[in-house]
Amino acid sequence: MNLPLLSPSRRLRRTPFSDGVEAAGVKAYTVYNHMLLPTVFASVEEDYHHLKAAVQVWDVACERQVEIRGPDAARLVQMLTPRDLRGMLPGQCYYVPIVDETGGMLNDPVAVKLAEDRWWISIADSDLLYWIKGLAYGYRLDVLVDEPDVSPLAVQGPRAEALMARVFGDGVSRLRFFRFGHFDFQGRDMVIARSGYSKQGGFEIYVEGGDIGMPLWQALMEAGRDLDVRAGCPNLIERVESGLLSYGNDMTDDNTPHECGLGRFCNTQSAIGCIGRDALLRVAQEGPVRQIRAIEIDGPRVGICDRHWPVTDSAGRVVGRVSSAAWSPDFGTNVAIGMVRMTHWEAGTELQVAAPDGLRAARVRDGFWN
Ligand code: THG
Repeated sequence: MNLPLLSPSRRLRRTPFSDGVEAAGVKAYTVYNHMLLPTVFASVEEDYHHLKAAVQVWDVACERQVEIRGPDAARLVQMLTPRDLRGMLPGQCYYVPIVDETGGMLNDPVAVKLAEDRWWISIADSDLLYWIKGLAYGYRLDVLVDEPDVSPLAVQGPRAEALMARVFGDGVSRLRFFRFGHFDFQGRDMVIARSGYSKQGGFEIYVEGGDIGMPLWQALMEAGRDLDVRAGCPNLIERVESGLLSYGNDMTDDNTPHECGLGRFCNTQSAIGCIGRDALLRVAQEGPVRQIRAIEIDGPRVGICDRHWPVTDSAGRVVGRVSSAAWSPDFGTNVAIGMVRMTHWEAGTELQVAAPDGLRAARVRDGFWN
C-alpha cells in the first residue's frame, strides 16, 4: 500500500493532545470533524491486543461538542432526536440518533445533560452545528449554540478504572455507565463520564480549555506507568467486534435509525417535537426493509473497507453491502458490519461478499462479537 501523506494546514485542526500523540509515535491519522484523529500507534493489531489487556489514553478531541444553552435548550435537543428525553436527568448521557425531516440520520452523538438549560452534544463526523444553529434561528429559540473549547480524552481498557482512580480519586469508581460527575484536576473542573467508543470499559474526560490538555495527558501517562498505559485510539477491529457504528462509514443520511439497528434508542411515538417524527412514524408502519447486521467473512485477512463491498445471494443478486471489516485475531475470522435486505438478514443466512480480492463466503450472525 502506498498511502500519500496528509498535508497539515490550519483547516485540519490539531488537538490539545496532538503533541503527546506525536511524541507517543502515532503512525496514522484520519480526519474527523475537520480535526486530527489518530488511527494507529504500534499496529492496528498490537493496539487491539493492548486495549483488551491494559489501558489506553485516547485523543478523541475530534468528538466536538455542540453546546446548547438557554431556556429553550431542552426543547431544541428534543427537536433533534426521536429518543424521548423527558426522563433524562442532569448527570446522564444518552446515545441519541439525530434525524432530519425525512427521518434520515444526520449524526449519532452522545447527549450530555449538564443542566436543564445546558447540554453538550458530543458529535460524530458531520457538521451538525449548522443544522442545530439553523433550527435555533428558524424557530426563534431562546438559546445560544456554539462549539466550546471542550476536547474529550478517553481512558479505555480493563485497567481504566485503576488509572482514573489514581488521578481523580476513588469517586470515579462510583460512576455508573453513561453517567457523569464533576472532578478536580489541578484546580480545574472536569466532566467525567463512564463511557467510550469501545466495549472494554472506561471513561471519557471532557477537557475544558485546551491549555490543560497536555498537563492532563502527562499526568495520566505518569500515573499509569506500572499499568502499562499507552497512547491509543478507537480501534477498528475492536469496534467492529463490538458493533459500534461509524457515521459516514456504516450509515449516512440515507438511513433511518431503524435501518441502523438503533430502534432501541428511539421512542418516536412519545418524542413530541422531534423534527423527523412524522416521517419515522410513517416508515415504522412497515418497519425497515434492510438493517445493520454482524457479518462473518471467510478466507484470509480482508483489506481495508474504504468503499461498499456488495453482498450477494447464491444467485449473484445484490442483497446488501459491507461497510466496515477487519481480521479479528481473537475470533479467528474476518468480522464485518453490513446492511442486509430483509429477505436475507436472518442469522445463519449464507451470503457472498465481493471483497476487492474476490468473492468470499460469508454469513449473517445473530449478534456482534463483544
Ligand atoms: N463518545 C463521545 N462522543 C462521541 C463518541 C463517543 N461522538 C462520536 C461518536 N462516538 C458517536 N457515536 C457513538 C456510537 C456508539 C456509542 C457512543 C457514540 C456507544 N454505544 C454503546 C452501544 O451501542 O453499546 C452504548 C449505548 C447505550 O447503551 O446508551 O457508546 O464514543 N463522548
